[in-house]
Amino acid sequence: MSGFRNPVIPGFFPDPSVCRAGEDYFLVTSSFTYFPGVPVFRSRDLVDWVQIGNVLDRPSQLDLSGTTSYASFGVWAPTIRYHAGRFWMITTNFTAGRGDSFFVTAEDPAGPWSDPTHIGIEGIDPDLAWDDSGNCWVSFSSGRGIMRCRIDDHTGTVLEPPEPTWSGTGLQFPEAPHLYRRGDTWYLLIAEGGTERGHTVAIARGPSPTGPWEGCPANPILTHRSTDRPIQNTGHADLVEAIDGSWWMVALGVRPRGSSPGFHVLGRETFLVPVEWADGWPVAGDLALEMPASPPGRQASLPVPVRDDFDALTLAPQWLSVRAPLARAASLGERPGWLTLRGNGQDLDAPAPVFAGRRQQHHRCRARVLVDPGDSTEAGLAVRMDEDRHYEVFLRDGNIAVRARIGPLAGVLRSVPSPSGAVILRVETHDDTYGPDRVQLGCEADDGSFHVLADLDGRYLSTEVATGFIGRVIGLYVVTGTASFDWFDYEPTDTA
Ligand code: 6LW
Repeated sequence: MSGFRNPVIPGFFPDPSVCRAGEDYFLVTSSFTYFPGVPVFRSRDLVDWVQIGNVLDRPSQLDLSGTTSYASFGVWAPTIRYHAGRFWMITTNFTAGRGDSFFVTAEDPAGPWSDPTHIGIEGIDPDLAWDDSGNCWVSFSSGRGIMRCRIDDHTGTVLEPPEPTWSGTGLQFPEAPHLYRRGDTWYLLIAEGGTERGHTVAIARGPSPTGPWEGCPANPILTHRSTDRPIQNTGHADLVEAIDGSWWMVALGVRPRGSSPGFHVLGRETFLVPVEWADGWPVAGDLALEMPASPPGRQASLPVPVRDDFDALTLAPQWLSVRAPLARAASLGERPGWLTLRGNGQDLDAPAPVFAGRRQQHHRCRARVLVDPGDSTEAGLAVRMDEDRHYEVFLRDGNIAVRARIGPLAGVLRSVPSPSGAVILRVETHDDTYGPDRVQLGCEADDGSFHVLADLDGRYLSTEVATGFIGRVIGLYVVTGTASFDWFDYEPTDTA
């Protein structure tokens, strides 16, 4: 099999970190204020990834209650490593200017993972690495640049005051450090320039985990800044050696659409690029949407199901809620074959509504849901950027209506009488001339035709407008009372 397509994990799965255990690769990404936190994927070829769970799937692991002021607080950059027969994930729960960094471990990356072991460091983007003497090194990004210290990897105790280490070539925001040993040489990979259009990846090498460091003369070893490449903001990378000795890099990137400045709506996505070594330095290949050569063991792509019938006893791992587990607000047993949501009185403008969503992963897509409004005051299908920016088509008081919330402006744009009983609601995204897309919301007639109730500019549900680090999530919600959802379809309608 020759090449593959990027992003290898589309949709808002940023800050990727990857490791290999035997023939399997495992990858984790940030998750911010969504619960559960830190999605974890498995692959045999670094291209096809299947989400096998979420690392932080219990309230005892993840408390997002302090993140109500900003949708991009919460779980920032994780690192996953395989060491001493266990999987380790270290990350930061970032709230209002400070981060609580911790690690969890597991024998099986699908879970269960342990409760957190907290680490007393002030910073973000923590990394774990071990040397042959058994020292566990934590590198992280702080206001003083990239820092490093040793910790006790049983108790999390910081064994020495963190010291500054190599912080790149002088660009802003040195972050995302990862420490590796290849042969007798240690490498420190970082991102710098900021996670926007100036993002870059840089690397240094030295004889020990503490350096002294020599910056790569070819730094940045990866960037798309100031280019017309369709993938922008490339940075925040991690390296992995494949089973055949080849090396690969995962990195985040965005695919902006529309007129300047360009808008990305799918968040920062995970991309894959090959790496060669020359003179003891890694050289990243050309990071493109269509890649010419696949990693070893490349299999045929796995079919992705369109429909979730809600026939299982638990929700599939890609389902997300906002800042808190759905817990008793969601039931797959109350009405077998249906997802029943019980509202908590919070609407989509609130910090923790009863919302079950999945990331939008394609620029052109269609989402459909069969909903029985039950005794709910409002139930529907939403395209959510955050609590201040969302579009939804919903059932309320015997009508089907569309509402848009764009910052301080919100209103019901259309309302039509609803047929009694269950209704199919639909959202579609389509090309636009100046904005990233058009978002069409409506319902389906008995003949399956799409009755568009509103056709809205998608730029207002983009990261450039919302600020921060997240992307769109499409999901189901209930405000008060209960509504049931028989099935949910999500399908790409483009090939881009
Ligand atoms: C993350 C930092 C970054 O901690 O954005 O792109 C922050 N890089 O490394 C949130 O994703």
